[in-house]
Amino acid sequence: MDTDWEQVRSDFPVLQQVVNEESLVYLDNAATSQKPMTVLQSINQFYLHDNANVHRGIHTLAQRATEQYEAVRDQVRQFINATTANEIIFTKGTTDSLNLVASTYGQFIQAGDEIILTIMEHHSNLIAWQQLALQKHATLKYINLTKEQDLDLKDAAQKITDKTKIVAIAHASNVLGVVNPIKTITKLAHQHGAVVVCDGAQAVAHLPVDVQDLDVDFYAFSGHKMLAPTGIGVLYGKQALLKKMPPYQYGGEMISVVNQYDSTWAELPYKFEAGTPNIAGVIGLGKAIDYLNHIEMTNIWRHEQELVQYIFPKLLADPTLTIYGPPSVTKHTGVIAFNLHSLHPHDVATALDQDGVAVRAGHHCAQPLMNALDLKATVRMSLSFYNNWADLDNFLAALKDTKEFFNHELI
Ligand code: C6P
Repeated sequence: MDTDWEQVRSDFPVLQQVVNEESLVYLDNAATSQKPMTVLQSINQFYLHDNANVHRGIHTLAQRATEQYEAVRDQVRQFINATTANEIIFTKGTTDSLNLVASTYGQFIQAGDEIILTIMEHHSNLIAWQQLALQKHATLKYINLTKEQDLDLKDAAQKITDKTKIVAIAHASNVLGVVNPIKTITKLAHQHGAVVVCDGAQAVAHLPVDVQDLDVDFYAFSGHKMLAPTGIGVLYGKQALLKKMPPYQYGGEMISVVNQYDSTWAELPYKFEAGTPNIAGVIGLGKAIDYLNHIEMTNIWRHEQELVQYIFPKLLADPTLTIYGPPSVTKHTGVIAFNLHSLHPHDVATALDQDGVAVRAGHHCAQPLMNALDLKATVRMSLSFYNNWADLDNFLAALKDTKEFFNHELI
């Protein structure tokens, strides 16, 4: 497909602004993505014309709201190729989705069982399992990195055993920029009877995701990282597993019958959607999926890879920078974490911001990974398909300015 990427960029109003007297260069897409006009309009449209609660009313507005809400569930199903819309649970985001699985599927964990994580997990896919392991007297083990800072598959093969009940792994790292070999891990986990919980937060807006092909048991992601609003996310779960799991929260719409002293639960997916959901968020998510589908995910991945191929070798060749993650351009997503000489990452990010460049600095909610790399923090630039070559050149120029500003003999 021949995409007009400048036209695409013009669909994102927030990008058309000046920050600190420079054109905004938004390279903090791993933290959250910007939103195209169609998503913003859909939210307005909902509140201006259709606002009503879902699944409750029989009046026209309630029916319109319910139809739109349920249509998005099926859109999500298609987007990730789930078998049925019953496997799509709307949540607040990746964190909420992962906590849902840990709190409910986690009830099947017993003392002595093993839960396997990778050392690169975001806190969302780490603390929930750590706390479950503590409560259940289960054992937590981490798959380490290779010397190249990629996932160590030999270590994975040693650590995933018949004692393993859960393998929780990021599809793509929010620091190292690697895409993990989920199919390989899933095959290994299933050979040992374990389920795989995949954190798709950093993957779903960047590459095509097919949950049946990956054969993951659960897949979690956030709307706000894929052009939709904050406060909406998705948990995909295989139907057979979701059916046997207890509810996550109790309240309206997740019930079948409520008696004074006991209750029964609604069918999937409603068993996991207690209370009034984020209806406008779901509608925005639907428009975001329309937008991504229109460009096509394979095309998005290809374009982002072209941007990476332009910037990554330049950063790698700069002796003043330390780059984290595998030093191979073909192994990198648009997430590139680095440090500039011995400067504090917050200082670097502040200096870049003076040139209108938005990046993130810190531990990126991955403290165990930082410890494993013997680091406190890094700077991180992260791309989206709406970034252009000028953004990358402006980023390089801002990096040069930063070195001059700190006068560190870095140039
Ligand atoms: N990472 C980042 O700047 P929420 O906050 O629930 O939408 O997503 C949590 C999450 C889970 N897994 C991964 C791999 C993530 O990257 C994130 C969010 C952002 O890296 C904010 S900390």
